[in-house]
Amino acid sequence: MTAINAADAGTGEIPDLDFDAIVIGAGMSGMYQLYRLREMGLRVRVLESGTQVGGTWYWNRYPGARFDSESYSYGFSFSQELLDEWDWNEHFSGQPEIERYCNLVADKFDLRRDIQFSARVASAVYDDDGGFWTVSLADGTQYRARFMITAIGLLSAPTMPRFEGINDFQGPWCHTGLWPKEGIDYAGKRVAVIGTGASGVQAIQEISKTAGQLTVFQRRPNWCTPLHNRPITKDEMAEIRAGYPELFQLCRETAACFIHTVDPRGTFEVTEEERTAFWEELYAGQGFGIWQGNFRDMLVDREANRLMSDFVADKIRQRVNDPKVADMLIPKDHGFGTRRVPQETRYYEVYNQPNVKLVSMLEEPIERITPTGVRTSAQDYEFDVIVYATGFDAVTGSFDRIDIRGTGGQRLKDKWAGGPQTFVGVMVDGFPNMFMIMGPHAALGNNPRSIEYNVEWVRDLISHMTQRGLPFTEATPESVAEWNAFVHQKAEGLLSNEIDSWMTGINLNVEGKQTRTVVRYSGTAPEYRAKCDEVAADGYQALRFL
Ligand code: N01
Repeated sequence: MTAINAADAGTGEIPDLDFDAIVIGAGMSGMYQLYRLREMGLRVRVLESGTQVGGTWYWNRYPGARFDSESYSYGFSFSQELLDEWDWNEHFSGQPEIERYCNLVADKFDLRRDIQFSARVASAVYDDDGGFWTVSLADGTQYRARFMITAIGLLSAPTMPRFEGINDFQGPWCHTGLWPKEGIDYAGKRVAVIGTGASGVQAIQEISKTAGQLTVFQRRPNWCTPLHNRPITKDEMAEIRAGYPELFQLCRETAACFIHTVDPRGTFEVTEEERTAFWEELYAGQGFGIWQGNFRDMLVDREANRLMSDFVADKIRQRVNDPKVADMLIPKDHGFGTRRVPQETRYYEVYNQPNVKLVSMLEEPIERITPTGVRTSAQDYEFDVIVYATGFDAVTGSFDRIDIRGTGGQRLKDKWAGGPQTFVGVMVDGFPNMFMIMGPHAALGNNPRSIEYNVEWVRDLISHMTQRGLPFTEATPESVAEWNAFVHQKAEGLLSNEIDSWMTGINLNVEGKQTRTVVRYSGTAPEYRAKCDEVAADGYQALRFL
């Protein structure tokens, strides 16, 4: 197959373009999209703001960052050679190992030659007359391409709290998602961690090991459950490798592509003893089993969810010595699993250490950051280091940070002001030849599984276009409206949709993100893929080809 260029497109008026496709981001999505498009003979340029590949796993190098999905379920599945070559060292590998993996992928498939690093995309504007995208970098460089593919991640726009005085602090400080490569020396120091989501929990566990004094500022606690990580022995790895086909098949069948399968039983269909025994087993088990492999009604039935929450609350009480601290760590505003469950390794025991103090921002809000620390409504705290584990402008935030304009100059940010609207999470009406990998309303969960699917779906669509000489495609308003209705319908009845979290589009640190919306597709991944497969099998009739 040859590259698409202006001449092939047959429009005559289109000037020579720099590339057939520009991909924004060199994380797992961007790397795989590059691999697949290059395989088709397309001229591709990947624009990456970091200095290396890895995306999430490049930026989130904070202490303790590691997988919450089983390592072997998270790697790429498309290359047998890669599967044969790479050994995972831990059931839930840490960031350094994951970054090494991403670099191996880049080297093995010679991806770097088409990736431009330190290239921050500022805008992407569709040219109505020419039918191409002009992608501009922060340094003013511009490239024109027929296709523009975003591979910019769901959780890649870090957000800082709106505290006064953040820049006044004299010591080192940073957001977990922007941790410096050279690291921050916190051993023996007085450290503050603000935020107790999945990042905060991982960072707190690690920093508490060597910090002189660690003070955790918690607003709302989360329900955290044990990860039960351990090294993978050589024999285990051999077994895992031999079982890869079955493992990836299992991931294709489960609701969110994890290796954990929802238990078909209802919470009240078993006796109390059976229920408790099952939950004990899940609590002693690995990873997300307790969230993804629980009773089928745990996330929709209020009473079932309350019982499960009580079970985990008891565990917290058993693990934390001081009953007042234990109580502070038990969520009161949401039930188990209705926000993303942080996975922990001796997280609760950290609060038994003499060098660790928990401050509730609900009782004692932060008033400002001072040159020497943090001022709350109750007192001034002195610190040497401040860590902001304050999360991300999730799902649409990374799009909002780029000035993306479609036909007639319409801004994507404006179009999505009331919540994102997409077709299968990949396309938006009015934005021709723009494709999103892991865009809003696409299936998520164990993301690499969904990434591979999305990338291949986009590859097949572009291939369909090149084979038929179709230069442009976009989603129709009708198909977007239909998908949106489907996504909203799938969200009905889920307890998580009654809770403020990034999964419901809330980020109090970001203007305009204070109202709950459905930003997440919450149907199952198999159902998602069936819908997308149907679109392709139907000759993409849901789309408009221009
Ligand atoms: O972010 P979060 P995260 N004042 O939004 C607090 C993925 N992930 O980076 O809950 C005071 O969950 C905020 O408090 P509250 C995973 O999908 C994956 O931890 O809003 N506090 C909360 O405690 C995860 O869900 C992995 O009351 C403020 C924290 O900061 C997602 O990333 C590892 C505040 C933010 O928690 C995001 O996790 C890590 C303020 N102004 C993350 N603003 C793995 O798979 C925010 N907070 C391994």
